[in-house]
Amino acid sequence: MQQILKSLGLSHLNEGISTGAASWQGQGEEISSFSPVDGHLIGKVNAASREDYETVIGQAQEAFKTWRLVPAPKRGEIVRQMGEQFRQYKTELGTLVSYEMGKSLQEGLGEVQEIIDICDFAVGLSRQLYGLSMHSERPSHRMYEQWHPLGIVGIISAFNFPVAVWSWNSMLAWVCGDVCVWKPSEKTPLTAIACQHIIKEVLKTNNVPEGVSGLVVGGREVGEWLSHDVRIPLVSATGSTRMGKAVGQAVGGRLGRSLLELGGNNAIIVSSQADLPLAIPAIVFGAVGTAGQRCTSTRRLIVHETIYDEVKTRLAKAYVQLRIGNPLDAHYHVGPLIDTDAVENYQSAIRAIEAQGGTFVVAPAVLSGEAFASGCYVAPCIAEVENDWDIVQHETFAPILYLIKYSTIEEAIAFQNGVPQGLSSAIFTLNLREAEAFLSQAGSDCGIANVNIGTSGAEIGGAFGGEKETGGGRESGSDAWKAYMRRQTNTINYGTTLPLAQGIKFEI
Ligand code: UN1
Repeated sequence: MQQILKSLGLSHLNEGISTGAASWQGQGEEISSFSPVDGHLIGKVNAASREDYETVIGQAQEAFKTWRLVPAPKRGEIVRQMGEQFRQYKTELGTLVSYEMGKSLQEGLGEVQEIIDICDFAVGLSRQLYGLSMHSERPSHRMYEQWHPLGIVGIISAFNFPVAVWSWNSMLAWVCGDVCVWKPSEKTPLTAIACQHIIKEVLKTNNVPEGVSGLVVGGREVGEWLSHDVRIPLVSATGSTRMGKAVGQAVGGRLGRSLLELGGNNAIIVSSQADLPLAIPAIVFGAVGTAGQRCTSTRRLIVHETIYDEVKTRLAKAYVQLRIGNPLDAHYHVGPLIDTDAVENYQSAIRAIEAQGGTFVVAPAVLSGEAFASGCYVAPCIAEVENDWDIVQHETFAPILYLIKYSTIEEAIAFQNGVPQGLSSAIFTLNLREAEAFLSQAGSDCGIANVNIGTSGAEIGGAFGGEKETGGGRESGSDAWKAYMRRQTNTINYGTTLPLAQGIKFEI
């Protein structure tokens, strides 16, 4: 790990890394990053003080003045070079993601691949960013719209995707001509600093000011500075619904824009006509992948009554085979939760399930012993519940899967929609009518609705986000870029008279 930290420029944390946007040395309180894998201290950094914050915002404002004038395809070329850097550092960064956050190495590498993919997407986008043109109702007039950069984009990201979600925002924002100020989760500051180091060389080679990519490490207070700051026209925040409501209110209060990607409570409907050999691995990956800490994790399984017992048995068999342990070792399927607070949340959810009268098909456990010395390892579990129970309505960031029985497809869809969140959803069925009912306007109310694949693991090419308490934002692919730009409608008169719209006569 020392070698990896060194190659990512992280071997001398706290030893005079120069102040500046692409490197990091804050003056605020000390934050220690412990690995949930083995409980070891990986490194310490200082959070941003208010003074550091002002410096970073000042640098971002300065950088914007020149960055917005760089032609978009040239900005795309710089993002392309960043993608090359991430290709080069994929193993190192993926390993650090796995070690600092606790997800399996495969998923850590997958996360860096998401960065590479969004870089490629953004490069193509840099030659698009299309505006429409319209026909004017007036003679010798031309009307069209164009998209301009917004300015500073504040990015607040969560521990569970410590680098990919930043890249969805920053790579798009950069080709759009914006500059970014990133507040990573205080639980995963080192992966964020590593990303800054990885792109620093590209900025330097291309004479791009470091202020294009600002970093402010810190906790809730730093997030509040960003949310209330009128110099930041867009704040993109990923995390809990509670955090998103605070950000949304603060940014809305100053009529800024927010892009919110918040909690999910994702369900898979398993129809009587499901292809079970396809469904079972998708359910298990969705529920236990990233130890149930994705916003897209499968939390509820809505199963048709005629196959309910069979699904239960198959899942119980699959769960017995799950190996829990060091996520850096490919032998294990499930790593630790992020920290002992998360373990506490898992335990309190278990108590709530029991108190409501839920029964466990696969029992929960907090694991102990030398291999689990960090105190962050828990056993994925499955509980039989009712959809309307309080605890089921709530997102618990842990590998707890709820089993719910249904009898008609309408009832299944009502269960699926019957939670406050609306991120991801899926149905397993080979019946066309059921699949289309699920996808119809009276079907799933989520931002993502899949057929015969699970709820997690979305590709970057689609717009990512969800409805209701998930916050309504869309990031990543499709036309999500529009959130990072301001639209301007232009009408040009190339005639010799001044006709007014709506035929209004005004003569002087
Ligand atoms: C998140 O959990 O915040 O769709 C993002 C997925 C990943 C992204 C998850 N591509 O599961």
